[in-house]
Amino acid sequence: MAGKNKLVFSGVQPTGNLHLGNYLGAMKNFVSLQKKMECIYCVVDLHAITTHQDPKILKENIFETTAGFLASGLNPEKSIIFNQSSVSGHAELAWIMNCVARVGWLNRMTQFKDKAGADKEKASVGLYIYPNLMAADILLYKATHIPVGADQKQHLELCRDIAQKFNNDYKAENFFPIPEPLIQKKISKIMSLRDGTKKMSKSDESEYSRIDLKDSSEDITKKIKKAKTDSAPFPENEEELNKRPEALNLVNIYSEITNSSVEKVLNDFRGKDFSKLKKNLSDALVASICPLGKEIKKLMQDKGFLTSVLKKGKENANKKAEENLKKIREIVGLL
Ligand code: AQP
Repeated sequence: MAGKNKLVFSGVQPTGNLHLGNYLGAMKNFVSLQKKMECIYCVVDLHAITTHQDPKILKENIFETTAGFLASGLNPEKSIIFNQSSVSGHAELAWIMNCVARVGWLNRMTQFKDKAGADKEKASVGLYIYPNLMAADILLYKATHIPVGADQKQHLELCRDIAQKFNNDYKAENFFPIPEPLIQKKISKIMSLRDGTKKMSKSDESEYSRIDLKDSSEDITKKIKKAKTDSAPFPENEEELNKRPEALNLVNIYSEITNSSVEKVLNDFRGKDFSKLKKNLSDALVASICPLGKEIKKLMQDKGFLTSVLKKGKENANKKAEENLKKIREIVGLL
């Protein structure tokens, strides 16, 4: 890998309803990385508009995602925190990457297929080339380590291919480092509470499909109580658990939130009713998620502070981006 310096980059879309999947799959990891490496965390608003966003709500969501970062423990004195559209280099490099990436590569992206649904002709072009913008986000800073949920693995692989192709095509050996995904090993994907085969998602129509970081203790208890399970008794072992997606999801979440192994959870609840796990899970979620939600709501009362965090982040991010862009323009042959 080119360059010895480790640099973390990741982003979250300001599409509202930050949820448990975003937190456990990505943001919790952001915070632990902040202690070890230089980190850049971005509110990816240009990604958000690949599907239509109400402009007023989008602005609020940019602040709220920033508040979510801070409430989770990101420190603007340690990490660069900013919103993507404030650094124009993201859009500029995305165009260059549009010219490096191949149509065939994008055609294989499953997220586009999932999000565009049955009528692909009506999806925005932005949604189709979303992975190229994501590659530009990462490569603009020559980031080396990318903490994401398992759902983003395919996009990261594409980013690695784009970096490699740019380096080869322009005979710029090792110019872009080939970024490494950092995917949580224990629980890489939190599933919907209504369907254990679908990921928990901000845009899922059913509020009961996810735990939002701003949920009250009553909301959390109600959602976990209603969470889909099957009618079989508590699973005996991991082999049985792995065949039951909804049970697996709840056990996984409980194990992650209480910092215990799946084996221990199975031992603790074996022979008990599923409602016992649900009760303990609600309590554990209320204890860990409600303080985050309260902090987000408190930070949202101080937009001046959130604006100052984003402004400082923008200045620092822009400086790094411009240094790299200067070299990129030179390599590509742009004046
Ligand atoms: N269910 C999940 N489990 C684990 N990780 C997840 N992430 C999202 N959902 C889960 C991770 O959170 C980070 C930010 O994601 P994002 O908001 O930028 O985009 P997304 O993956 O498209 O998330 P959503 O919730 O599904 O948003 P919408 O509905 O707006 O598209 C990423 O690292 C992601 O892996």
